[in-house]
Amino acid sequence: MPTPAASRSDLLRRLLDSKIVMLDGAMGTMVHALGLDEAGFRGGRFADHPRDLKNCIDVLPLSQPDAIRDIHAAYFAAGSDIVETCTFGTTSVALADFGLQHLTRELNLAAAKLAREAAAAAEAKDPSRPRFVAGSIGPTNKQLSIAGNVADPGHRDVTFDQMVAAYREQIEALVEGGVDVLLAETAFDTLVLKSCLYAIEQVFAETGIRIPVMASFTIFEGGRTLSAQTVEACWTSLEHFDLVSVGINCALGPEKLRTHVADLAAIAPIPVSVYPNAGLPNALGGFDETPEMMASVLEEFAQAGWVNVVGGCCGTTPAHIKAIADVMAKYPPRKPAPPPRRSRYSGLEMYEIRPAETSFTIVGERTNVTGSRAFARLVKEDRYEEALSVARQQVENGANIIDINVDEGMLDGVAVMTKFLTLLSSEPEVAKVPIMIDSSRFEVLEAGLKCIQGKGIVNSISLKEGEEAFLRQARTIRRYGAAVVVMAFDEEGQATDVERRVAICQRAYRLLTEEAGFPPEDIIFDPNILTVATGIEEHNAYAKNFIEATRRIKEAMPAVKVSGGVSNISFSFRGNDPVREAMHACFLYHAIRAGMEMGIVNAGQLAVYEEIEPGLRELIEDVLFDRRPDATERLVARAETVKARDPADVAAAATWRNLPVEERLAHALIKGIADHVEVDVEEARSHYPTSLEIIEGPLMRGMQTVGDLFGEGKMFLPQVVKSARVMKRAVAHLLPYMEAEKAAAGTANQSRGKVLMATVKGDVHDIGKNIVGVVLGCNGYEVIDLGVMVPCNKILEEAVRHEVDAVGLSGLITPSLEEMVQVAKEFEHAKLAMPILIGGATTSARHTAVKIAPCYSQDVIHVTDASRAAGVVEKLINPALRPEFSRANRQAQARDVENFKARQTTKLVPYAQACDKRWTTDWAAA
Ligand code: THG
Repeated sequence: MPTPAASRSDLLRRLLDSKIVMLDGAMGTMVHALGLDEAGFRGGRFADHPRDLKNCIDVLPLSQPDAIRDIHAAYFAAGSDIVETCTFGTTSVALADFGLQHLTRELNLAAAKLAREAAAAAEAKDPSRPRFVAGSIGPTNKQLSIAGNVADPGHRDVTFDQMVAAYREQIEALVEGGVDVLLAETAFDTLVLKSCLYAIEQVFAETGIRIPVMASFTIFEGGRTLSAQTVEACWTSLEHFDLVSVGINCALGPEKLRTHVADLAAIAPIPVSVYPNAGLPNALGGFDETPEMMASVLEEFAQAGWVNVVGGCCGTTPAHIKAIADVMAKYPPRKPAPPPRRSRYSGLEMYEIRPAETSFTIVGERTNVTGSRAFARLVKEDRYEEALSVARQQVENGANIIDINVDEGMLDGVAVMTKFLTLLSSEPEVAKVPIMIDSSRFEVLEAGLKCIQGKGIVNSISLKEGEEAFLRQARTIRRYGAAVVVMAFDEEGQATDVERRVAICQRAYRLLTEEAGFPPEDIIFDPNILTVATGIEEHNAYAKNFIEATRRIKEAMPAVKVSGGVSNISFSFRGNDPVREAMHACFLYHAIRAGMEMGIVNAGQLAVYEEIEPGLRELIEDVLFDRRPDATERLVARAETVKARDPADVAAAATWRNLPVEERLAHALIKGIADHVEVDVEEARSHYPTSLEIIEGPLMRGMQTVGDLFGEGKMFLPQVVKSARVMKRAVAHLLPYMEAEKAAAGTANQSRGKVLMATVKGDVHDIGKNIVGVVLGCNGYEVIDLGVMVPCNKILEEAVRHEVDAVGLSGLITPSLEEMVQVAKEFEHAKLAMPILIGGATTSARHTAVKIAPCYSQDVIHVTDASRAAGVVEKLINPALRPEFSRANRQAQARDVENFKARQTTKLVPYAQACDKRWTTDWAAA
C-alpha cells in the first residue's frame, strides 16, 4: 500500500526542511550509454511503428521498461531523494513528431509506474529514507511568447488553450500513475510554463487531489529565458502558484549560473532548486564537467545558502549525483525568507512598487481606443505597426506599465486584444514593462491574460453584478497569475461619497483575500476619479472625496495599491490641454500624498506642480477641494484666457531667454528644454576659465535643483529624464573643448590610472556616471565605461582583463543597492584587489558602510559627489596617500556601522528610508 498523497506531501516538505534534497541526473545521457539502435528503441511493441523511433526517449517506458527502471534504481543508489519519470516529452504536441500522440496517457502511466517501482525497491532497501517520484513535464517543442515564424511576428503555432489541453492529458495520467510531485521543467517560455501551471490547477480543482508542484526554468547567455525574461521577472510571473520549489536547470553549467541562482534565491520566498548541465556542450555535443568539478561549484552555492534542491541535467550521471550528494550532506538547506509584502509585476523585466512616500507608478493611457483618437484610428485601419509605436512612445516617455484598451463597438475585442498583445510581445522595448489589460468585457480580459508571459494587471472587475460573478472572475484572474484593479462599484452603481467608496473596497477586499486567494499586494483599488468642474453641483466634491477615500483605504488596508484614471478629472476642459495638465498635476500632487501609488496618465504630458502659475494653481485647488461655491466659474473664466497656452507660460517663455546665462541653464534643466542648451553653454564658456568648471558649477547646480524637486515629489521621473537629456547635451557640447584643454595642459596622453565604471544590472541610469567619467577623464585618468545594466560577471571579467586601478559602481534605483552588495561579494569571491567606488542617487555612506563594505576586504568608498570622484581616485592610486585615506574611510565606516546598530535596536528602518533618499545631482542620472 503506498502512503496516501497527503502524507507523502508532508513527508517531502519535512525533507525539504531538514536537508538539501537530491534530485537525479540526466535520463538522456544514461539512455545514450545503452547504445540502443532503431530496433532497440522500438522494442517488441513498436516493431512495426510507421515512423523512426531512434532517439525517442519518451517511448522507452513501454519499449524498454527494464532499462528505464534500472536507470532510476542507479540514481537512487547514488543518493537521489527524488527521481524523475521518463516523460519529459510525453505530451501529445511533442509526441506528434513520432506519431505517438495517441499513446500520451499510456506512456505517462507506464513511466510513473516504473519510477514508483524503483522508489519502492529503494525504500525497501533502506526504510529510513523516503524516496520520491517526480512527474517530469517538459516545455514541449512549441512556444507562445515567441513567433514560430520570423517573418510573421503575430503568428503562433499553438494557442494557450491548446497547450492547457495537451498538458492536462499528461498531468492527469501522471497523477493517476501515482507520482508524488509534478515537476514542470526546463521552461524557456514563461507563458508555456504558465499554461502548464494553469492546467495543473484545473486538474487539482476537478479531481480534489493536490500534490506538490516544482517549477524550473532555463536561461541562456545573458541570464534571460529564451523568451527574454530576467530571472526576477520570471519568478514574478510564477509567484501566484503555490509551488513547493522554483529553480533553474539545464542551461549553462553550474559556474555560469552563479549570479542567476543568487538572484533567484534573493527574491523567491520558497525553496530553490538548481540542476545544471555538466558544463557547456563541447564541440561534439557532449558535456565535460567531471563529478568533482560540478560538486565543487555546487558546494559554493550550498555554502552561500542559495539552494534547497540540487541535481544534474544534461551530461550528468549517477557518479555526478553521488559526488554532489556527498558534498550537499555537509550543508544545511537554504532558509527561504518570508515573502516581502511588495506589489510586483513583470514584463520582460520585473517592476516593483517601492514604499516611498513620493514614488509614483505611471501607467501609460494612450494605448486606449476610447482615450486616444489617434490610437483608435490606427487599430481600426489595421495599422498595428504604428499602433505599437504608441505603446513604445508611452514607455519612452516614462510609463512603468501600459494600459491597453480596445473596447469599441465596431471592434472584435477578443481578436484585437489577442493580436495586439501577440505583436507586442515581439517588441522588447515595450514588452519589458508589465501590461494592464483594460476592458469592461471579461472575455476580452481573459483573452489578454492568455497572451502575456509576465505578471500583468487586469483592469477591472467590480461588484456591480454581485458577489458570485465577482468571485468567479477573481478566481479566474488568479489562476492566470495577474493582479487586479477593482472599481468602487456595487449592485447599486458607482460610489461617489467617501463612505461608499471605502465600504465597497472593504467588501471587495474581504472577498478577494478570504475567498479568492488574493494576497493584498495584488489588489489595486480604484475609488473612481470622476470629472469635476462640470457645473453640476453634486460633482463638486468628487476630487476631494477620491482623495479622502484613498487616505482611508490605505489606512484600513495598507498593503493594497490605489490607482485611477487621472485624465478623467479634467474632461470639462477638453481641448484646453494647458489647464487639463495643470489640473492633473495638482490632483496627483495631493492624491499621492494621500496614498495613491499609481495612475493611468498620458506619460508624455505631466506638468510640474511647482511650475504651475500660483494663481492658476489656487483656482484649480479651489475646485479640487470644493473650497468655494464659485470655484468652477472662476476656473472656467481663467481657462478662457489660457485657451491655447497659459499666459504666464507665454510671458515666462518670452522672458527666460533674457536671464543671466547661469539661470538660463538652470531653467532649461528644470523644464527639460534642450533647444538653446548649446548656445547657452557656449556663452558660459566665455565666463569660465575651463569647461570642467561649467559642469561642476552651473550645470551641477541646476541638476541639484531638479534632484531636490524630485525628492519633494514635485517632479516625476519622466521629467527628470528630460532634464538629464538636457544635461547630456550640455556635457556632449563641452567634451571636445575639454579634450583640447587637456591637450593644451600637456596631460592628454598620460594616464594616471585606469578606472572601470558601470551602472549595475537592473538599472539603466547613466547620466551621473557619464559626468563622473568626464570628470575623471579631464583629470587624466583612463576611463573604461561598460555602460548600463551591466551584469556582475561582466564587471568582474572586464576589471580583471583591463587590470584597472579602481571600479566605480553606479545606480539610481533602490534595487541597485542590493546588486552592488552582490558585486562586492563576487569581487571577494574572486579575490580581487582593486577598490570599489559606490555612487548614485539611492546610495549612501551609511548603506555602503553597513551593507557593501563588509562583503569585500578591499576599500569600498562611497562618493557623494561627482566633483569628488577625481580626488578620491587620486588618493586611492597614489601610494603616499592611500594608507591614510583607507584608514580614515574604514574608521568612518566602522562608526556608521555602530550608529546603525544603535538605531536598529530602537527602531527598524527599511533601507530605502534609512538611506538618504534625496536625489544627489552628482551621480544623478537618467
Ligand atoms: N479607471 C480605470 N481604468 C480606466 C479609467 C479609470 N481606463 C480608461 C480611463 N479611465 C483612463 N484612460 C484615459 C485615457 C485617455 C483619456 C482619459 C482617460 C483622455 N483622452 C482624451 C480625451 O478624451 O479628451 C483624448 C485625447 C486624444 O484623442 O488624443 O482624456 O478611471 N481603472
